[in-house]
Amino acid sequence: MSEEGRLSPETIASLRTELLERHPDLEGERVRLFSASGRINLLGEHTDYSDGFCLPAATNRRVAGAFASAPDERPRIVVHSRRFASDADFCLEEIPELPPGDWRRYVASTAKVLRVEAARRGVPLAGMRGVIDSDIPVGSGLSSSAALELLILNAWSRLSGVELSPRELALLGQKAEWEYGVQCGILDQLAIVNGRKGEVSLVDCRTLEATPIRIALNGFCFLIGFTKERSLVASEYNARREECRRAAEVLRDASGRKDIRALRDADPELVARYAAELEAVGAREGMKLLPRAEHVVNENARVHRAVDALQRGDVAAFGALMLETHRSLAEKFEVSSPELDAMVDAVLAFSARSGTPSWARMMGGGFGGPVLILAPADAAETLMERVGELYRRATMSEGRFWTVEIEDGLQELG
Ligand code: GAF
Repeated sequence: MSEEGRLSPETIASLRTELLERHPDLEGERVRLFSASGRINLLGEHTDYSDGFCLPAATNRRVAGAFASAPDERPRIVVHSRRFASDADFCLEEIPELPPGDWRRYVASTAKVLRVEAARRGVPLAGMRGVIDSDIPVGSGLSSSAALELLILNAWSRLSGVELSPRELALLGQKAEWEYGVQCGILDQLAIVNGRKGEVSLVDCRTLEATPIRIALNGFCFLIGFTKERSLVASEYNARREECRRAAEVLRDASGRKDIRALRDADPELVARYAAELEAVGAREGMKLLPRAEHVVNENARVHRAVDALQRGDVAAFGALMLETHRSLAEKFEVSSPELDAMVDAVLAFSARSGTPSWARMMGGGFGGPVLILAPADAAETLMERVGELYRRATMSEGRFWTVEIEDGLQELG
């Protein structure tokens, strides 16, 4: 198991020391430690922006920071990232425009949305100093960007006395991501703010309600098989979002059902009934509306079947749903990649050869990044080794693996 680069309690405590070394004028007792987790999603992929359902959890991979307010005349934010060995440093009145790909753009986007929210409430934002570190692999699809945005939002709002509910935090986190340039759904942010140790959340992305589900894994555990770094290919992601929006519109017009606001309101029968209309409009407008709609309506139904299976402790039934989801994301939604498919195939080959029940699916936005693997905890080490070999042979590249534990998504550590 790869434990390299993990945030130990000592590393987290040293953030406080470093903050005071960098800013000797700060008073030690004002320093507070916060963290925000990377997330996994058990099932319900590419459903959030169609008002659908998903099943996320927060993990023990996280971004942590030591923060203190500073009595600036003109509020200034200075956050040092150990990982990138650089500072986000700007005045609240003059938030800079930074290029995509620069981690400081996330801090700037977050500052913009919090500035608007604080002004709306008539609460002045304090200046803030921080030092952060992370063990969420960048580009891994565990949503390191959402975690960074929520860490800054949570710390800064608390230090300034802006009271935000978990739901408000999630919505501001999503706005920050939009400000950054990705029209993401709300999955990642709700996963983090609702994340509780040992629980997954059944999230309704229309009402934003999250129902905690205690899952019985009966000796199984989740692992991540990491293929290669991806950037959420913003143009492809935004195109899928548009196809889903358009598919819902076509279903509403064709069926005359005014209540269809998003694909959430459709079901497999309705999509099958209006398949010809979806195909025709799609062909005319250069989009693939039928397979996209099929994925979303089936995936929403799978989430509810997954909750049943997990509550019954039927790991094999849940594993079979993971495989269905992978096929649907690869064939109907077309967001997989040769590496993601190779990793899933390697897990299945390992399972067949060794007789170890294991399942896998791509997770997150797609086009690279992580595969979620479910396997017996006592076979995890062997799986990582053997699947690693099979993956190397298939792709001529190295996969990376780690086990994940389900933890609280937002924490104040001291
Ligand atoms: C990315 C997005 F940020 C989420 O909102 C979600 O759409 C996910 O892809 C796919 O389920 O992580």
